Amino acid sequence: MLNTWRWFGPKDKITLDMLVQIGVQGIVTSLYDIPAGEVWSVERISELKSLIESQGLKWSVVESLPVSEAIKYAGAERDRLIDNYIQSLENLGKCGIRTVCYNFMPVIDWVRTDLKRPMPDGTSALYFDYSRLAYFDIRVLGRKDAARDYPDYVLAKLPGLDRTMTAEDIHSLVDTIIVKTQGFICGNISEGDAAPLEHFRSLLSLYDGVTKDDLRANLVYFLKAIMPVCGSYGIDMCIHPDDPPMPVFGLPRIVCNAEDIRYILDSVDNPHNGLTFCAGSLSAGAHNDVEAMAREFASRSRFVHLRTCALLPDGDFVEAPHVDGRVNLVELLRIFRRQDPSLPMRVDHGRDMLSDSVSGYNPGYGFYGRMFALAQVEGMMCAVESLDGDENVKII
Ligand code: DNO
Repeated sequence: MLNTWRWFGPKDKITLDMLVQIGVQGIVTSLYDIPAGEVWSVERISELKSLIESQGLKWSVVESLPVSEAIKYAGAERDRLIDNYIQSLENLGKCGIRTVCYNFMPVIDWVRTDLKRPMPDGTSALYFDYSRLAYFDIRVLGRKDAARDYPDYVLAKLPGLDRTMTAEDIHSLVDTIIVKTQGFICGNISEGDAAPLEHFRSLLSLYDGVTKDDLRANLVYFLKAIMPVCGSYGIDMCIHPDDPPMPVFGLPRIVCNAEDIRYILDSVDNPHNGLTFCAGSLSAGAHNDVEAMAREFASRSRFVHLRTCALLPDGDFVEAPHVDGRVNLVELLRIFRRQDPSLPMRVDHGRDMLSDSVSGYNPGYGFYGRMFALAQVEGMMCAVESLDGDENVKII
């Protein structure tokens, strides 16, 4: 598989020549400074592409070309925004970029409650603590009827948190959930936003009354509108699963399980309507059999994110080392390599290790942790390549 790396553009502290040294072949990136809804011009795309190519690398995947909220909730300006999206795709197509990852998560992309949860070996990991999420939603955000969305065992932990959470803890929880995880990926709220909670509440209100069926219909509307330009330029759109794969903050989410993915791929049954197979996001849901999903959806997967979570009691999860979570990444590599040995793959959300924690990298996107994970995955890939032809060898 094509070994790629998510790079955050010329301002990334991890430079392209560092990536060349560690054997990266393809770059996954975006025009991070262009707000969602604005057109990506040929000039801006070519400029970044040339920079990447000047280091002997290739711009393999756009992650993401963000979809504006009004397209997701079907606001009055949706058709104009879809036209802009089509124009950006056309410009990408003219520049020869053919794989575009995007998501359709309303308001908030990935959700974590801890960015640096200490691990026994001295590294740190991204962590999702369900009761702290409920605390944020019910006590801090004060969303109406939020308590109805959580099971009793989570609600039972709130009085304990009421006693222990300090003002500083609350500030850091807000910052983690809606600011630090969102800004650097072109999310709705960025560092320096004066009133993030108020902003978040007003974004949530855009989805009042929007159901799962509505969101599905809005995605299908969007996909049908963009398929012609994808067909003309050979662009594969690949939707990213919801992370974690469950509704949050009363918002519908529509890429959570096999049935959701089947629905999306079948509703617009076009090879350019594909999937980003993010094993990590899918693995955060106990309901997902990730290896079975890989087998089922390999033929429509256009990009693979390799990572895996470990599920913990009471709905918590932690991002596991790449060799040690609930998903067998060796088996996934085998499935995807058989499907298409040139499929782009990137590791994701490495642990912070060595100097990662003091280097100011984006959360989940440190250097040493990802380099380590990439080396592990490359080792798996070599084993799969050399043994896969031999049907007597069972790789586990
Ligand atoms: C987080 C990422 C997501 C992903 C987008 C794709 O680390 O996996 O932000 O890039 O959802 O659109």
